[in-house]
Amino acid sequence: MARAITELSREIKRQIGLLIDRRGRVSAAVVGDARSIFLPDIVRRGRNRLCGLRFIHTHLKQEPLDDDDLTDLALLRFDCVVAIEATSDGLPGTVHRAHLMPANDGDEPWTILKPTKFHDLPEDFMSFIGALEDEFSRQSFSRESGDNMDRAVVIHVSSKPQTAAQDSIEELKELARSAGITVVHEIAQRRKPDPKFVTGKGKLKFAIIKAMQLGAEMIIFDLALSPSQMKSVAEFTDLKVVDRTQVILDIFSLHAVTREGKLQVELAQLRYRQPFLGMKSSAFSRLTGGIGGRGPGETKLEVDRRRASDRIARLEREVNKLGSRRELRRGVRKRKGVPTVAVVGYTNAGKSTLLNHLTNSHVTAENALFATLNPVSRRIRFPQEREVIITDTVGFIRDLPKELKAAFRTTFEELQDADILLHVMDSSCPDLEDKYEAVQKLLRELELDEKPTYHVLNKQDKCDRDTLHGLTERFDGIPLCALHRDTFSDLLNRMEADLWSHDLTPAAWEE
Ligand SMILES: Nc1nc2c(ncn2[C@@H]2O[C@H](COP(=O)(O)OP(=O)(O)OP(=O)(O)O)[C@@H](O)[C@H]2O)c(=O)[nH]1
Ligand SMILES: [Mg+2]
Repeated sequence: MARAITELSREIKRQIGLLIDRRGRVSAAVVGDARSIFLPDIVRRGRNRLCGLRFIHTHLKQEPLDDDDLTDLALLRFDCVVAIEATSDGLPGTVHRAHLMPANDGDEPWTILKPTKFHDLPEDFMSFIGALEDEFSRQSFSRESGDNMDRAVVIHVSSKPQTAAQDSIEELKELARSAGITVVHEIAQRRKPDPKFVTGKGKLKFAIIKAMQLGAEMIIFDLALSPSQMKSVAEFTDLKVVDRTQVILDIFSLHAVTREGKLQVELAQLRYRQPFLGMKSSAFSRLTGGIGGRGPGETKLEVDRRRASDRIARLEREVNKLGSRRELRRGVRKRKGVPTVAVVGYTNAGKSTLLNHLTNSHVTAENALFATLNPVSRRIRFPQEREVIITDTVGFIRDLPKELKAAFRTTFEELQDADILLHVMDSSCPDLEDKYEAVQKLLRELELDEKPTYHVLNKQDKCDRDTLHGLTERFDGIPLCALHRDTFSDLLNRMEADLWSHDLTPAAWEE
C-alpha cells in the first residue's frame, strides 16, 4: 500500500494521506497539494485517549514531519503520524514517525522517532500502541488521585503594554483561584483581538496543545468574548472555552448566599447566556453549561429562549421588589437621623475586614475575590450616644461585566444614601493606581463621585514607609491596618468631626 501511494503521489504531484484504524483498515483517504495536506473534519477530536487511527501520508520532498503534521497529531490525538518520502522513481524512501507522549511539563507533547528506511520499519504496531495506551492510562490514574481543582490555560490578547497585560493576567489568575480553578499555563499575545478566533489561529492551536499536555480541561480568555468568537473557538476544540465574564459570574454564583444575591446572580447569568440561546452549534451545550455546572439555578438555566426572557423579566421584578424593601428600611433609618457610611473599593482591598474590626462583627472576610456580594450593615457607637450605620458591599473590579452591573443595580443604589463613602484601597498593591481609577470610573457611572469620600489606605503593615507617605499625600489618605483596631483613631476622629460638625452637602464639604 505504501508503494501504491508513493507512486500515485509522484504521478499527480500531490501528497496522499490515509487514516488507518487498529485493525489495519483504511477509514479515509485524503489528497493534498505538493507541500501540505489538509484534514477535513472527519476525525473526532479526542481529549485524553488516542483516537485509534494512524495518519500515514506521503512527502514529495526529503523532509521531516513539519509543524502541521505535529499539530494534527496533537489536536486529533492520532495513534501516530507517519510521513513516507516518495523517491524520484516513486518508491517509498525514508519514513518519519512521531507519536504523543503522556502529559509531562516539558515543551512538546510528542516524541519524534529516528528516521528509518521503509524496509527497516518494525512490524508489530499493535504491541507499540498497547504499551503507549498503558502509559496514558497510568498517567490519567495518577492525575485523578491528585487534586481535583479544574485546570486551565489562560490566554491574554490585547494591545496593552506588557506590565498592564501582566497585571491583568495576575488578576485573572486570582479570579480563577477564587472560582476553584488552577491556572497551569499562561499565554500572552500583543495584538488587537481577532474577530473570529481572538488570537491568531497558530497561537490558539498552541494553547490547545499546551492544555492537553498539562491535563487542563479549559481555556480561559482574559477578556469578554463576543458570542460569535465564543462559538468559533468552541467549535475548534473540545476543551471548555471560558471568558473573563464567565469566571466572574461563576465566583458570584459560588458566593451568593442571600436570596437577593442568588436572584441577582441568576439574572446576570441568564442575561449573559441569552445571546447563545439562538445559536445552533454542537458546542452549544458546553457554552451554556457554566464553568463547572455549579452554582444556583444551573438546571433552571437550561431553558429555551422565550422562557429565558420570561424568567429574566420575573427575576428583575423580584430583585426590584427586594431593593425597594431595603429602600424603605433605609428611609426609616434616615428619619431617625442616623448617619450612614458606605464602604466601597476594589475587591479584596479589605472592606469586610475593616467593617468587622470597626464594629466587632463577623461578616465573611477572606483572601478571595468577591467574598462579599450583598450589603451588610452594622453600627458603630461613638461617645455621647452617637452612632453610625456602616455598610459593606460588593467589591469593584475593572471592566465589571455589564450583566452584573445591571443585576446589582439595586445593591449599588444603596450607596446613594450614604453620607460618607470610605474608599478602601490596598496600599500594598503594585497596581493601586489602576485599581483606584477602575473604582473611580464605576463611581462616576453611579453618579457617586461627588459624595464626600475618605481614601482609606489599608494594609499599611504590608507597605513600606516611603510609599505609604507618598500615597497619603497623593490621596489625602488615611493609612491604617484593618486587622488592628488601634490604627483606627485617625479614621474615627475624622468621621466624628465631619458627621457631627459639618453640613455634609458637597458644597459645604469643599470648604
Ligand atoms: N496584611 C493585611 N491583610 C489584610 C488587611 N486587611 C485585610 N486583609 C486581608 O485581605 C484579604 C481580603 O479581605 P476582605 O476584608 O475579605 O476584603 P474585601 O474588600 O471585603 O473583599 P471582597 O468582599 O472579596 O471584595 C483577607 O485575607 C484579609 O485578611 C490588612 O490591613 N493587612
Ligand atoms: Mg468583602
